Amino acid sequence: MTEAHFKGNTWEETSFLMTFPDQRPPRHWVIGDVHGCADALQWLVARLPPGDRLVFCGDVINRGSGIEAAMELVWDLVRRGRAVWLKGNHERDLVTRLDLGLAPTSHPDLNGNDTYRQLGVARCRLWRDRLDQLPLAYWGQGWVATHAGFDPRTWQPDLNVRLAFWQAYDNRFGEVIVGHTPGPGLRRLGSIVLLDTGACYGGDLTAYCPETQETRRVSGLPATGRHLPALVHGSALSCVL
Ligand SMILES: [Mn+2]
Repeated sequence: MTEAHFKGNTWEETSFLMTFPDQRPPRHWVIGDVHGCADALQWLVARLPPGDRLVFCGDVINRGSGIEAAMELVWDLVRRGRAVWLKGNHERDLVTRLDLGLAPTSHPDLNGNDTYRQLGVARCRLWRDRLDQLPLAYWGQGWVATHAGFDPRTWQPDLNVRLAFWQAYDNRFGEVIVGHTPGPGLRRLGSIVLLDTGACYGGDLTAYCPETQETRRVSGLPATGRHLPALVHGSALSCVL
């Protein structure tokens, strides 16, 4: 009886769970538009459980002052198997411009210009294939993350759509978590979650866990300067559970 007892899988599993009561399957944290806010991204990742998976909702590049650092940080998480980086319209447009061989000075519009300016064309080109191959959506259990939404005519991911998707979405994919449209906080439109809280405009960088509906966020901009005084003073960090 003793031998059978020790060989039983059930006993072993029960014993394991009793020894480590905190064991649970990894959860996901979908992270809104980083837009070059590398410092905020570092702080946000530090606040998330180390075993959980991260899904970046696109638009990691452009706008902020730490574009290359943000790209390196996210790519490192991708390489280590912890994160998925979804394609945003900014990543798509940068690849398009690189392929067309357009000089940054010939394109005064902001979209793509910041990354050109900070990295230079040669370093931008090193990222070309990585950015081109980024996936358009991440499918979870009962939820999906994508940059902007789905084209209501085809229900394929669309990297620029807004109102047309918000109005037409019929819950066919469950909860849809998107970035792309900045706002003062996380917003819900039916089963659509709008996650971009404008980190690069002085708002927050937000992470949302679809399994628990928990939210964590940090200020997008350091309180002073480029260094990170927030950890010392705690003033620039906020956490919403
Ligand atoms: Mn966008």
